[in-house]
Order: sequence, then structure tokens, then C-alpha cells
Amino acid sequence: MSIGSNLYLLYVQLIFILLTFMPARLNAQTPELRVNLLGYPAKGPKKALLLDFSVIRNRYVLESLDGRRITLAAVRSGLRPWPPFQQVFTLDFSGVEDTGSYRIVRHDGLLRSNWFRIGVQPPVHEAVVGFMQTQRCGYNPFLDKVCHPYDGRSFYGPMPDSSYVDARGGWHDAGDQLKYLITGSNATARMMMAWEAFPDVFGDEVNAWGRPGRNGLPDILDEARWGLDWIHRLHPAPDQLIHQVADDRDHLGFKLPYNDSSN
Ligand SMILES: [Ca+2]
Repeated sequence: MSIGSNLYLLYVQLIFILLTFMPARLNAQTPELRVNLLGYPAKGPKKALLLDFSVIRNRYVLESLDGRRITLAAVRSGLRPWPPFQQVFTLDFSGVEDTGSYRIVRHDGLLRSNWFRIGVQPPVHEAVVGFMQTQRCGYNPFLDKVCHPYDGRSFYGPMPDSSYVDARGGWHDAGDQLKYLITGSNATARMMMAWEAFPDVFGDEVNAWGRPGRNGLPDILDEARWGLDWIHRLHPAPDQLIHQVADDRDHLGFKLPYNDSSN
């Protein structure tokens, strides 16, 4: 597998994150055209999604910046409905390999996708590493703040409930601020594997704390080590393995990590 196609998988993962947390537009009768805003590799598969409310009655074209137009077929995707949309179609333009800027347009011109590029992709693998930095718990380099310094107290373990264990560090799982050993381990492993596969593409712009300043280590390994150190803390003895830090009380509304009132 080439460097380009593997980096493309990183792009796809980022897009999945973006789409997962992107709320559907509340205007319930407007179809949506969704494309990969990070672009498509020239030789790779290229699909857009059309989210609609009924059977297709319109034609769609792929329009280049210099005015070329290619008619696209909207095909039922087989994907389950994505409320409020009842129908999901795919528009495949994998055969288009000319580098350039494009968008998808409904024939009446009233529905258009964002412009996107084919054959040109930004180095977003660094952005993925940067996202992990923003999720750091303990010392957060993005906010330059310390959060959750008292993690944590144990339950259901070999020691008495409410015993102190050092579970500082790791990453907040998502919009909430729980921390999970399984997802944290998965993220750590993926970063190590990404570096192992492509040791030359990752930069060194931050130190071990994730703050500006080179430390001679690729930033993706700084981030992987942040995860490894936390994983070791969660396995303090042969008969102790902590798999989750925090619980549903962490869903106490929206707040920055250092303002978290759950204990
Ligand atoms: Ca570094």
C-alpha cells in the first residue's frame, strides 16, 4: 500500500470524526451534498453522498473550476436513513483523475456542494496528531491548563472502594471527558503503527508536553508516549487493571475540562 493511500485512510478517519459530530441541518426539506473536503487522491475511489427526502427526481453534474461538466448517476447507497433524511445516495466519480478543483451541482443549480480538490491533499496527518493534543487530560497543551488533577478513586477493584489510584493523564474520550483504556490503547497503537509505516512524514514541532518547541522526537511519538505512560498507570500491579476513569456524572453539560465539576 502506498504512502498516499495510507495517508488517505487517515484522511478518511478524520472525515468520519467530522461527519459524526456534524449536526444535520435543521431545515428539514433541503437535501445535502456531502463530499470529502480534504480532497480525493487522483487514483483512488471518489464518492459523494446525497442525503435526500424522496426518490431522486434531479440530475447531478460534477463541475470543474474551468467549467467542464460530467453527468453523475445517483445510486441508492444501501445505507440506512440518516434522520431527518430518508434516502442516502452515492455519486461516484472515481474515473475523474485530472488534478483540479471541483464541486457537485444539481442540474437546476439550486443545490451545490462545497468546492473540493482531486489530486491535491493537505498534510492533515499533523492535524490528526494536533487533535490528540487538544484531548489531553492532566496537562492540556492546547488550553495551557491543568484538569482532573485528582483522578482517581477506585471501584470494584481488589482494593477497598474509593482508594486513590494515580490515573492522571490520557485523553478525554470525546465531547465528554471520560477516559477509556480500550480507546486510549487503540489510539496509541494506531499512532505507533502510523509512525512505523511512515517515519519520515511526521514533524517535530512540540515537546513532550505538547507545547511549541522541538525535542528531537516526532510529535506523533510524543503523543503515543503520552498514551503509553497513562496505560502503564492503569496497570499498577499484576492483579490490577483500570479500564475507565469517570462515569455518567461526566455528562454534566458542556464545560471546559478544567471547569469540570464532577468528582
Ligand atoms: Ca516533538
